[in-house]
Amino acid sequence: MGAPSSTRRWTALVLGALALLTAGYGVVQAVTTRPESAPADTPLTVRALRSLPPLQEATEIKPTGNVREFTLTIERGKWELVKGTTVDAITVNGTVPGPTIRVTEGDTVRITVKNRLDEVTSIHWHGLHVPYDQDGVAPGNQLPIPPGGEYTYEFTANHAGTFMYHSHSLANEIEQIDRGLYGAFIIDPQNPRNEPRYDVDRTLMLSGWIVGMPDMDDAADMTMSYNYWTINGKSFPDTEPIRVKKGDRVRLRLINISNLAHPMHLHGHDFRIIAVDGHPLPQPQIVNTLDVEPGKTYEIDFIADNPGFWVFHCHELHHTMNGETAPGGLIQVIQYEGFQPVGLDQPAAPPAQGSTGAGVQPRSSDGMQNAPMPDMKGMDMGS
Ligand SMILES: [Cu+2]
Repeated sequence: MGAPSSTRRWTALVLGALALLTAGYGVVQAVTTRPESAPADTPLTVRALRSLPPLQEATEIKPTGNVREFTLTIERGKWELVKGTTVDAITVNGTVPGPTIRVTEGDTVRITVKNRLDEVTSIHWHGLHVPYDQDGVAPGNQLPIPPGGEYTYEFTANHAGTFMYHSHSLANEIEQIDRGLYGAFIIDPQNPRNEPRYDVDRTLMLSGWIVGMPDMDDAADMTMSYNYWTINGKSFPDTEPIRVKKGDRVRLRLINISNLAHPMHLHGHDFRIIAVDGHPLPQPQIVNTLDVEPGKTYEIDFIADNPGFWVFHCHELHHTMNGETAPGGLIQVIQYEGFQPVGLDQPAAPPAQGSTGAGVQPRSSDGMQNAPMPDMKGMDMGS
C-alpha cells in the first residue's frame, strides 16, 4: 500500500512546487510592475495633494488663562499702493492693512482702539463670537469712538481660523474701509497636532482703492469706482512674492475686504480649499480657481511640486490693472528658489520701503516663513 501513499506525496510535492512557482511569479510580476502602479507624485497627478489630511475642528476649547493685549492706533496717513502711486489712507499703527493680530484658541484678547481721526470710528471682529457690546457696530453694539477717544474690547478667541477686523462705524465705514481701515485676525488651534505641517503660511488680504477719481469723497459711488487693487496693501508688481522650495507645503489665507468678488486662479498647480470662514472642510475640494466673495475668508493649500515663477491672480482681469496699466493689481507671484522667469529682467521687486512717510511694513528677511504683514503675535501678554 506504499505506492498510492508515495504517489499522493509526489502529487502533493508537485502541486506545492507549482504553487510556490506561481506565487514567485506573482511576486516577480508585482516587482516588475510596481513602477507603473506606484509612481512618485508629479505635476501630472494630484496624488500627494489628495492624500494630505484635512484640518480638524476642535471638539473642545478650554480657556488658556492667557491675556493677550494689543493697541491699534487709527490715523490718516499717506500709503504707497505701488511705486509712484500714493493715496490718502487711514492706517492702523502706520500700515495698511493694520497689523495682523494672532492669538491662540481660548486666549482672552484685550484690544485698545485709539481714534486719532477727526471723525468717529469703531472696530468689528469679523467672524468671531464675541459678547454683544464687543462686536463693534456703532451705534448698536456701542457708541461710536469719538475723535481722540479710545475703546477697549475684550473677548475670548473662540475658535481657530482666519478672520479679520475692520471699521464698522455706520457713519463712515465704507469710506474708512476703502481707505485701509482693516487687518487680519488669525487664531491658531490649541492642539496644533490637528494641523498638517506647512512650510509656508501666508495671509493675502484683498482690497480695492479709488485713485484720482472726482467722486472720491462720495461714499455711495466709491464701491463702483475701484481702479486699483491690492494684496496686503500693495499692487503688482509691488506685491511681496511668495518664495518656495520644491516640495514645500504652502498654506494661504485669503481675506476679501473689498466689495467685489475675486476669482483667484493659480497657475501650474491645483490647490485644496481647506477652510471657509474659519471652519475646516472635512473633505477639502481640489480646484485651481476660487471665487473669493466680499467678506469671506478661505484657507487653501498646495504642494510646491512644479518649479517655476507662477502667478496666483484674480481672473476678473480688470482687477489686474493699476488704473489703465496692466499687469498690476491682484497678481501674487509664487517664486521657486533658484528659478528665473523668461523675458523678465527681474523677479517682482519688493516695494520700496519708507518712501511714503506713512509707515513702514516690516518684512521677513527670507520672505518664506512669515507673512509680510506686521504680526502682533510677539507683543507682551498680560498686564
Ligand atoms: Cu478681482
